[in-house]
Amino acid sequence: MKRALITGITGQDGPYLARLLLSKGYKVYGTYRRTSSPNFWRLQHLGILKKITLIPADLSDMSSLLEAVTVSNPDEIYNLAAQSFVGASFDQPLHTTEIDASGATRFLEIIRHLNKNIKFYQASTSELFGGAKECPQDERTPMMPNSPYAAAKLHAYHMTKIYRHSYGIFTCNGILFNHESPLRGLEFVTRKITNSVAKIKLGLQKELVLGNLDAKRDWGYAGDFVKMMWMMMQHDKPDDFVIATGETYSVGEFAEEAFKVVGLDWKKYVKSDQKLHRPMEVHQLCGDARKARDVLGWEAEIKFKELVKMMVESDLRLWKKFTSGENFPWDAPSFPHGMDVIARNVTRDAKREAAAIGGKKLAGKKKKSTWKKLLKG
Ligand code: NAP
Ligand code: F7E
Repeated sequence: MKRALITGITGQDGPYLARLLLSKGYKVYGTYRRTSSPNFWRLQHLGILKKITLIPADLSDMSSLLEAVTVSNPDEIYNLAAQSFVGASFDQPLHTTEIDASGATRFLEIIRHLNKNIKFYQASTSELFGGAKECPQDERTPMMPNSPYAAAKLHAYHMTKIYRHSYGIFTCNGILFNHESPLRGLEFVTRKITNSVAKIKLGLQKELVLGNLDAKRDWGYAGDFVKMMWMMMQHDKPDDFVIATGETYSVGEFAEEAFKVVGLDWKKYVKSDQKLHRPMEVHQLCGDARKARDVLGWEAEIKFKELVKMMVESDLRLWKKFTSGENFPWDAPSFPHGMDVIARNVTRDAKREAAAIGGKKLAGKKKKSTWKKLLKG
């Protein structure tokens, strides 16, 4: 049985990827970070919370990452954890760098010292193209980051390539364009729109205030995009791939389409406020995913209109349930009974178990001593 470690399992992509890997027979481990209000609602929403093993770890904390890799003893690591909100990266540039740039390097170092056979997927992004003059963008388009987030992700992108070429480690960059879903965080523009459309339709909200309505994005469906993460890790050689739908729409067009789903005219409800504009904007992104199609046979199945409809209908369902007295999924109990969490005080046994299952990979004395040395350092 293959073993995978997914960082950022509580975010949008983590649960979709976990569900896919479970369906392929993987043993799935996911890292989550300790917070005062745990958020396992997406895993619960997809009905997979009890099928995965959770490990507490933070990308800023090397020892917790070492522990996560040692305990899970994975064949594949999918590094999805990040401070992923571009707007917040202008407010917290150092934190963003620490997590999004150095976080990836920490994993690459762990792999280099512990077990070079572990494959590594890095969640790279179309934001790397930022101010690119060319449109559409593909793997050869020059990268021009326009935010602290993109600059940090560019560092991780290069480190992922450097470890591939320097040490022969199987590392991949998935250069994913925007992908959305009903599980998208509420601060991202698509979900902000669909959530507001549902509330406005039900009379729970009056207007929707957005920032730059002219920015254009290539929006795909997260459920489609995670397939490509797995596919590139199964390819016979490590490589980097652009993943996109090849269509681009403005924020205004997204809002127009979303209001259309509920039979309303967006112009009556949407306002633009300069305060929500970013210090530096990425004006237009559109991906050319021909390489993914030709080499791996991947193509986006769900396109713009279907995606918008899916998200609006999902938010409508949630708010209708709410108005009739039902809970939101994120009101579900934080630590439900029966969750499989590997806590630090059971790590020694779990490590022994991991070594027994993975046998050849981590059980060797030499590897253990490397691990101890790293932990001391
Ligand atoms: P997301 O919903 O924001 O999820 C991010 C995950 O990272 C969450 O589980 C979060 O935990 C975790 N995380 C944040 N800081 C952490 C830290 N210091 N230590 C450990 N975990 C931490 O992002 P997503 O949309 O699923 O995206 C997944 C990855 O793809 C990210 O790296 C993102 O930058 C990248 N990406 C996303 C898109 C897109 O359109 N969605 C496109 C290209 C690339 P909490 O739940 O505790 O916050
Ligand atoms: O903004 C504009 C905003 O925050 C999209 C992340 O997953 O995809 C995502 O980054 C556009 C921008 O996503 C509002 O200025 C207008 O031009 O939804 P977003 P993003 O910045 O494209 C990439 C690929 C990632 O890698 C990231 O992790 O919409 N916009 N008005 C607004 N944006 C927000 N959030 N809120 C508004 O009110």
